[in-house]
Amino acid sequence: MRIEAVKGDITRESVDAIVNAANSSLLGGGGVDGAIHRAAGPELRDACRALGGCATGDAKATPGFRLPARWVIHTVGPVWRGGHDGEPELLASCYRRSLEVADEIGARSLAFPAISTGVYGYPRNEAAAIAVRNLRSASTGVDVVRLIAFDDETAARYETLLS
Ligand code: AR6
Repeated sequence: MRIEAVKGDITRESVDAIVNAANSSLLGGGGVDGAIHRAAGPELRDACRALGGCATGDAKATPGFRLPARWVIHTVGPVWRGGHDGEPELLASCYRRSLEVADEIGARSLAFPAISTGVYGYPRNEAAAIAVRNLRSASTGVDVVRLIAFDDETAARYETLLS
């Protein structure tokens, strides 16, 4: 699997599936979740409602509706509470479960946002390391993963980890 770091807006990614950093209701929110719902259109909220929520560390797929991506894989990252509340394991699980769901729906190209590093407060450098480590060690049919950084600091961190 090839892993690329890209700076940009995940809603514009033409991959098979983009990953959403959602909350456990799956009914939308701010940040990347809000951007994905706005770009996909109101059908996404209806599709999410039918999923009945999602546990932290788990992932579930819907169609992408008006997005360039065919699918959205919604995952729920942990809220940062200092790092001793299972946050690293839960964040790792988000990356691994998203790849498993990608395999189930036959997605071969994926784009991830920096899960939990916005309002959920996960330290960006540690989150980037968990992302790269868990993607590298996964056994999956996914060919290419794009790590989408929304800020320069995250982009630089991904570049360092991948070089
Ligand atoms: N494309 C790529 N990355 C983005 C975009 C975008 N369009 N917009 C923001 N980011 P956050 P979380 C980055 O807060 O921390 C929502 O309300 C952002 O800079 O979106 O997992 C949900 O409903 C940051 O690096 O997600 C939940 O309630 C990263 O995406 C809660 O926020 C994640 O920031 C989830 O919090």
